[in-house]
Amino acid sequence: MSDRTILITGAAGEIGHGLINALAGQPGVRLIAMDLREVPEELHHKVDSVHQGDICDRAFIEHVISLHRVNEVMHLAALLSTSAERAPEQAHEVNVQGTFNLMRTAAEQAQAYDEPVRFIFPSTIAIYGVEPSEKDELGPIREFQALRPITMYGANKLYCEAMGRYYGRYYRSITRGDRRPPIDFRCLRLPGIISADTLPVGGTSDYVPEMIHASARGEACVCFVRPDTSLPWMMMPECVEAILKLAKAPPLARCVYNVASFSATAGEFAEAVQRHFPGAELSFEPHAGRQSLVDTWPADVDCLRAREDWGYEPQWTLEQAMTQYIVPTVRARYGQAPAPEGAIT
Ligand code: AKB
Repeated sequence: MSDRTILITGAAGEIGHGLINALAGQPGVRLIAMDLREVPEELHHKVDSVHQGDICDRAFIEHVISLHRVNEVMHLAALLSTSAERAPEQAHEVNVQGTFNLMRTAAEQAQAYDEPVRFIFPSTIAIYGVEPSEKDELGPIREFQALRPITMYGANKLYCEAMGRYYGRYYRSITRGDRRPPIDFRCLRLPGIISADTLPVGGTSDYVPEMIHASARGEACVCFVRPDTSLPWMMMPECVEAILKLAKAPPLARCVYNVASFSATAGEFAEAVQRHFPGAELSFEPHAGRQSLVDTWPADVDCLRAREDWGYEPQWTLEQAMTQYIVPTVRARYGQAPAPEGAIT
């Protein structure tokens, strides 16, 4: 691919940090960071330009995209599932109208320069709505199964996937003639993501990162779901790598992909955390509302499409993720000495 001018929305968030750190300094890459919040100072020197503003403000989006002649968008800004249930109408504005503003403006830019804009969209396992009675029968869920989200967040993301498919395949299909669609839309359905560096805000899969960070700080943690709650997971470096790999893949026949490294229950995570942080104080007090959301999310996802189409490879199992990433990184983050030789790490 020739020079890339990449707009990253939600740049101050968890995945934004990871992407900026991974892309900064790559030859031929210009990074434009955008967030409603202030983008942390430590990221400023890694990007070419920083814009603080609201994706719901169309004039702001048009200004930024045309100013930099953006040819790739990594659209991370969103209200996650728990935040969205607390403010559903606002979530719709941000998650749907904000995404529409970006996609529409990117399409206009593509048409002006006759060059499609690549649009990378992290979607979510919350677009699925699996009945508890079907979970065993369905097994690892495939991209076209159980598309019955029960949350505003899941509904928003599923609609935006459809909008992306429209702009990427069918835009103005009856009047466009043989001109290419304006958007090259590529979407990953992310599982629960765990970062050893940052804590998520407003998600429902946050119970695992909360357990890990609290235990590393020597604080007690009350998990808000039942120990038998099972979800698919991946670590932040794997998530960043998958996004970058999808973004660089040659043209693809399909545009929506499941990705995840492993499935694990909250109880299995609690045991792993207790093994690595002896003395960790973990207990379970399920919150009925939040539990009811994760109960409809799949316990496992099928990633065959991503493997076949762009070579996605899950990296770590739960234990490998603990020893190779989580434990050393959180210990360093909270200023703890590495565990003595022979100890489980
Ligand atoms: C959330 O919990 O809302 C997110 C997600 C699974 O998309 N982490």
